[in-house]
Amino acid sequence: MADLVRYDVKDRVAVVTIDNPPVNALSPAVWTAIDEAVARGNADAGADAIVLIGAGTTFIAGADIKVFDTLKTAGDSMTRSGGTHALLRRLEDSAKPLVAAIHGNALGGGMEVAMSCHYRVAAADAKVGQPEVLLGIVPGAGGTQRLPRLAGAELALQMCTDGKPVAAPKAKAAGMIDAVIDGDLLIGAIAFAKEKAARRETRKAREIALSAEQVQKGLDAVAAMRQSLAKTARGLRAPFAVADAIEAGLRHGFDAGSTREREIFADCVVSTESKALRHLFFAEREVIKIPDIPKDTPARDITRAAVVGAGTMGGGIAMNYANAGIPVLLKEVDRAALDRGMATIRRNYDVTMSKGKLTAEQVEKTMALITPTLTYDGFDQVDIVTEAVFENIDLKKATFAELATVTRPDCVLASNSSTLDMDQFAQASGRPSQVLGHHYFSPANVMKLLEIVRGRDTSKEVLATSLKLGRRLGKVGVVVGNCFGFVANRMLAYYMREAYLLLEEGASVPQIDKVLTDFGLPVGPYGMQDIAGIDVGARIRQYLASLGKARADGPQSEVPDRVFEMGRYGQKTGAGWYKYDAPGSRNRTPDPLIDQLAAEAAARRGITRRPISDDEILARITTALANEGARILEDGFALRASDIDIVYVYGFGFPRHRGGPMFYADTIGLATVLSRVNEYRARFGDYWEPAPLLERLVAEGRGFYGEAVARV
Ligand code: T1G
Repeated sequence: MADLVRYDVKDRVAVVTIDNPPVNALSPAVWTAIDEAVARGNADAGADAIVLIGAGTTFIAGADIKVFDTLKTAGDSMTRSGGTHALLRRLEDSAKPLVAAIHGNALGGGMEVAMSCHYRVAAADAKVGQPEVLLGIVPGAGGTQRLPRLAGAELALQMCTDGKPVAAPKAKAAGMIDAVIDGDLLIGAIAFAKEKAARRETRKAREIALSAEQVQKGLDAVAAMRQSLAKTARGLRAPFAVADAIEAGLRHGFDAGSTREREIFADCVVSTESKALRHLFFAEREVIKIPDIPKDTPARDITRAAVVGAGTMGGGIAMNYANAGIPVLLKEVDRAALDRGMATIRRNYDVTMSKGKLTAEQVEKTMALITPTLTYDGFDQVDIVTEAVFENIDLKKATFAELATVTRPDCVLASNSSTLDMDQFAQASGRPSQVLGHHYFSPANVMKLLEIVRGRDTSKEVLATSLKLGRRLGKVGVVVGNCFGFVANRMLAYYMREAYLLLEEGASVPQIDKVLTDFGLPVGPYGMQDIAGIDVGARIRQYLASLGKARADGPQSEVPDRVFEMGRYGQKTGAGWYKYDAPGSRNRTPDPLIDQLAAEAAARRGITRRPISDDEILARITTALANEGARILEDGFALRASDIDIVYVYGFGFPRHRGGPMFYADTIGLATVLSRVNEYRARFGDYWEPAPLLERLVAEGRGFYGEAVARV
């Protein structure tokens, strides 16, 4: 009964307090301590009932996710879950009324513990949920069996397949919670428990009988859920596994259903999908930890902002500020450009409103926070300016020099450049400590990634302020180094190089895109370019060419520039790598002209075109990403491999169930990745040079994350 769980008696009610900060996760020791404390309460003559409550800010946020890495085989998991299920039965068989008092979150195993209590009371702002599917698993402690009995199979299916928490009032209405407590939760819970004790009332969720009609309704819901998952959960296992477990309970009853749940959980927890999603769970929490920026580094609150440039990106950035309730000035050089920018913003909000996500009143309130302007008036009042002008180094340097004259000395000056050297902007501003990159991803008001580019002299306060601002804007901020293209676009250049060369060598645009969408990306390289605009990439190539550089080592395909020179910029011009019904339309068809351009380019490079397999396409593209990622790590432009995974998952929609390009490389095995690099070097040229870090890790039998997966 270590101090993970405390036992007290208040007014003849035993109070069992779980105290395992920060989120009272159920480590093996906590499970045991709860079991012992409830047994003690039942044996305690001085107690008529028992209340379970969490210390700190929350009830129990679930099983300790770290423990899952110790489960090497499905067998290990079956052994462990057998104990857990028996433990929860013991709670449920408590002779005295057992009440869970929920504040903060009761998630996963936390909700399963609560459902094994006889009654649940909650604070009004508490939430309950089964988010296990977000970790590639199913509820493994009876959740797929008790929740359908308490809340009905339909809601249980919804909660266990989307993983979203439900607020206490709704949970009460659905039968998951017995009372919402206003005022002090513990006092309310004790009073509730005493009432049940006085009436000698207990209730076991596992004994709630389901009528034949309820079972049939549940089975219909399972069938309907499978159909919708076929569209929404392509490539995933866990959401379907949830439906299997719930179905088993509906068809065969609680006990058989529980056994089936344990088997399904055991399979899922050792799957690559779950390992990838657990990796991302912790990776998302690691990105905010910057070694030389301690947690207590002062981070300023941003109360007023400004954006320079009302183009696609500038407008989206201004929307982020307004959506967070921060008044923002949006500056342009001329009326026409400003009106165009504001019209795009209005259109975006109208689309959101038409989807019922915002009311007309909310749209007006938010739009009112965006002040269009043609001057720098008011810029001396803002805490941050984000520059989003054309991707041209001289224009941006001039803008920074100007901004330094119209803003307060402590104003943060951020650039939305996607590739250019922050230190040059810093120098142009004359106050380098205030300058850094805030690189948003298109559409900026939608994509969650914010690359925070650290300049040579960027101050710790400005970085801490940026991380805090990122969270406030609902973004995932990742601190990266100041190299060309930073992390996202530097690796993207290698991704696109292979996509272009594969096209020249014989693959087709739709084939390449399909390989990546089958892999799990929302869109392939060519579809992505047609959305973002082929001209954006072309102008960066032109700028680099003017510096005698290229975006990626190796042969530069001529095809993208030829497409650009034809004025085919993608969806916005009605043609790009695909043909579209009309400018702005998303309906696309493959265009034989592209194959002709590829054949001509191949002929000019003396290449004999050949059929290319889907496997080769995927292997070359993911290998190029991993190899360049390794270079970025050893160059110190990313703090951790997991930061790179977060950049790709949130910046480009790299499939979460693959864990990101670095984690994926580990699942393939770095020895395999290295042997591919060497094979391509031999076949295509020295530009396929293995990153020294990759060679070193393979030599040491390691992966980017711990032990190597022994594959060659
Ligand atoms: N296990 C281990 N560590 C956890 C954890 C967990 N379940 N939840 C949070 N942490 C750590 C986290 O890594 C961070 O650490 C710190 O706590 C604060 O978290 C049997 C099988 C509860 C909504 O999926 O969603 O139960 O970085 O930064 O923003 O069927 O944490 O400080 O070192 O996220 O206030 C199911 C996971 C598990 C919920 C709080 N449960 N947690 O958010 O804090 S599987 C979950 C969350 C399971 C059963 C199955 C959130 C939160 P560090 P934080 P927050």
